[in-house]
Amino acid sequence: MAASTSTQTSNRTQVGIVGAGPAGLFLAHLLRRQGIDCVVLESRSRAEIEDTIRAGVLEQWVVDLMNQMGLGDRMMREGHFHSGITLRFNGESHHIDMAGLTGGKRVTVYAQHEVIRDLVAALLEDGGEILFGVSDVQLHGVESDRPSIAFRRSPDGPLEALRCDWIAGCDGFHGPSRQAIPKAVRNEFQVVYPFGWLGILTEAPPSHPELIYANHERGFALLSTRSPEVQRLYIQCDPKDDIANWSDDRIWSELHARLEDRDGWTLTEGRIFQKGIIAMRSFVCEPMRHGRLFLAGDAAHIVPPTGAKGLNLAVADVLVLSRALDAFYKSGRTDGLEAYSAVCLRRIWKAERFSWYMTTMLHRNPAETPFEQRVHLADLDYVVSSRAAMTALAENYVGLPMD
Ligand code: RFL
Ligand code: PHB
Repeated sequence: MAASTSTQTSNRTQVGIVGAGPAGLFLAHLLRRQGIDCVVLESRSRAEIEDTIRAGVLEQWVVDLMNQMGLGDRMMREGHFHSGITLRFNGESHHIDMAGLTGGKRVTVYAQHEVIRDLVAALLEDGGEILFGVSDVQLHGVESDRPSIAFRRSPDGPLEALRCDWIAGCDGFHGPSRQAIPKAVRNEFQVVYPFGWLGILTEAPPSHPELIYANHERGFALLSTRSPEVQRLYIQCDPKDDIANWSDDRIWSELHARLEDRDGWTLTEGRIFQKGIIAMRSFVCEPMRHGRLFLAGDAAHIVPPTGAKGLNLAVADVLVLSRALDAFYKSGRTDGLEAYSAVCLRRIWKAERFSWYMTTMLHRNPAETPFEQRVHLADLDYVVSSRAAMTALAENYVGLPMD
């Protein structure tokens, strides 16, 4: 495909990475450690990507990887390490001892934007190249052996071309990379849930030592944390609801009703300084490779946040990709690149299954029959009373083995 306007400047790298989210930034770090040249193109500013509030939970192997890569110092100082989570339903709380059930793997709460800050700072310090605020990003020639990415450094700057051997599409669900795979080749699978999450950040001390996932007749609620001073909480809501309908009083009253149980524990309130509503979907695009383009992270798949898997899956994809590219550049081998999509999809579908299972089990779906709702409560009861079921939940939550 030819560029729509003439390209005035040309740059070259081995791997062109579109998107500086967790997928793009981890990939850049992994490739640079292997001596592979790459450039990251990001449409937002550095401040924007460093301030976007998203995920919170890291799988144990991601924590280990960050430490092995020398990127984990602040996470180890400021992150929260929990041995388990609490499931709350029918007015009762049940502790799931994740560490005890998985040979010591813990639940790490360290916000995604903190990971982004650490990765951006280390990459730039190390001489890595991230172009922030680029526009008009278009992928060209992905079916040829000379792909390129067209972009502008500033909205009225010239159209430039980044020529590369390979393109990594790490530009999230709404980015252009997935659209560069012809529709006839793409197989897309999707579930859109009839509920969303209203998330808040509040200035308050922690109310509880670990995360609480609650299934309540008024709907799901989740208590998480960010720091000794800031807490993150979510409540199930209508995904089309207007945040203006949610006064702080209404939010606190729903959180109290849904999170508090019969044992007298109470939630500590604070000033709410951020609130928003997100819709929820499950989505997978197969295959994740087309010619010289590889999709990674949310560009290829979405999970509802209930299983805390999205960021972790993005890192898993790019670890597989970096190993395949390493084998290609070190010994000309292409088997890893050919297997990329299939290898990633095996893990992705297990995470899709787990996230869908946690979501359907913990939320109240107005479209479900009373029979189905009873089955979800029975499922919760089974999970907290069977060591086998509890272990299955725990090993998925802390992260299935990478190899
Ligand atoms: P991202 O993070 O969306 O990054 C994509 C980047 O690409 C840029 N981009 C472009 N750049 C250049 N040109 C273009 N045309 C571009 N279009 C887009 C974007 O600006 C952006 O910077 O995708 P990535 O790297 O694949 O990472 C995925 C994760 O961000 C996502 O899966 C998680 O946030 C999901 N998630 C959670 N994941 C977890 O592992 N644990 C959790 O606890 C967890 N909780 C959550 C979550 C997501 C949430 N929201 C808001 C959807 C909780 C929430 C509320
Ligand atoms: C969060 O802290 O933002 C968080 C925690 C657990 C989840 C999702 C989000 O399942």
